[in-house]
Amino acid sequence: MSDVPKTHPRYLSLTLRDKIVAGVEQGITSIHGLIAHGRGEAFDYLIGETTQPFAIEAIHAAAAMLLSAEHPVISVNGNVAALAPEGLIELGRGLNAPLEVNIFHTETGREEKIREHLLKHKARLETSPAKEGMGDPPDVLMPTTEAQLSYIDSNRKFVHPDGIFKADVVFVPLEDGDRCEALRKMGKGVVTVDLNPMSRTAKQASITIVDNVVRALPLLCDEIRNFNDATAQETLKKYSNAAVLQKALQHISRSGNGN
Ligand code: PTJ
Repeated sequence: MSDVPKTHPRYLSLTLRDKIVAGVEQGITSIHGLIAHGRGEAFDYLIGETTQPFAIEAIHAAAAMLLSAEHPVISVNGNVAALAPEGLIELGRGLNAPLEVNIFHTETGREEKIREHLLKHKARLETSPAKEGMGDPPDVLMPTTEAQLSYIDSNRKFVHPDGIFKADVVFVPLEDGDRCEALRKMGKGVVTVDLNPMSRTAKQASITIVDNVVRALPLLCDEIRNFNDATAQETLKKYSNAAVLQKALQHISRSGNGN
């Protein structure tokens, strides 16, 4: 880690850079992940580097959708694994849902390293004994050639038969648009976290949380913990992703005027 003092005005942002750089050095994060992170930083700056009301609205709907799912799955790529492994595991515990490693940039051994990294953060091997109820550490599933997504040609199409392939709702933070579109075409609900409200993923997902994944994940876990199930269907009926994205864009367009 670099020696940025805690008093530095951009300490938090620089700490996240350190985490992404460490992810690349450990072979977890793709070198392309640095570029994706930089793009995210730029949008975070415009958003104000805090969770905004449009993100809170999406987090509430995301909790409703994930809790209503029969088989929710949490997809993990190299950026999220480096930035927020604890948050992913906490989400898996809260939903009783597996994590599944799924990466875009094919690099030998990276999927294994991501799995080991998650396991180090107390996730369990998929071969571990069956869990008893909610609250146990989630399983970590790996991509296979047995099950493949339709409508997609990249490495992301290789999935686990008991994971993303079978899922009715998939949580896919920091996604590239192709798989989001494929998952939607296959009839699955998609919850994403993406700082860019104009990205193809943001537009195609069922629910887009326009926020930094490091802020959004703990808030989503809290929301899930405290959610009143009786209101889930009503929440989902009222939710409009297009309207939430519009609010994010309006917020960004005002940010140059000192909001
Ligand atoms: O590990 P891999 O091979 O699966 O690769 C992961 C990346 C993220 C490199 C890959 O999915 C990719 O290239 O993604 P894109 O197409 O660059 O899209 C990433 C999106 O995430 C962009 O819209 C960024 O603005 C956004 N983003 C970046 N960092 C964050 C973020 N959104 C939320 N929180 C962040 N910290």
